[in-house]
Amino acid sequence: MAIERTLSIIKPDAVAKNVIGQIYTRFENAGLRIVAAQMRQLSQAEAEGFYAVHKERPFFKDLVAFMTSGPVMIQVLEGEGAIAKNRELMGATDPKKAAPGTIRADFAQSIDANAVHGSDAPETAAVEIAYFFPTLAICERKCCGCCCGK
Ligand code: RTP
Ligand code: MG
Repeated sequence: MAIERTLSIIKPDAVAKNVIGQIYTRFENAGLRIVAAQMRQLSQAEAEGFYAVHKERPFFKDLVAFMTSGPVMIQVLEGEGAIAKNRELMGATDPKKAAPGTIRADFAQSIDANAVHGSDAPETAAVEIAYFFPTLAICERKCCGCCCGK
């Protein structure tokens, strides 16, 4: 399987719960490397731009309000099949429907405050990574050979 990069966001609810480290451990245990990261509070314009694909949806206003309600941790994850692997680790959008042991099942409270974001396809991953990270902010990391052999 190809080495991919995906955009991950630990949302304000999970940052407030102080579980960044626990979520990072899940990424690392699944063979994903963090190759760029930043913590900050999104502006309304940034959150609206990031979720522009949902701007006609009834939940858009609440989604933007939630995403700007506190600091988020934004990272680029790299590894074999990183996009699907991250979505699998995250679990279903609604934590009530998320499989046991997934991030959303363990840390999310509702479909609005659902702990994490992850890109859903190669095209969206490329756009979302570029939205938050200029190329120079992404590190070249060699794996020691334990997880992907790169
Ligand atoms: P995300 O983009 O945040 O990774 O989540 P996702 O792919 O699993 O879900 P998506 O359909 O892209 O929706 C983006 C976020 O909008 C909120 N949402 N609320 N009330 C609702 O019916 C509803 N549907 C979606 C969720 O917070 C979701 O993560
Ligand atoms: Mg989505």
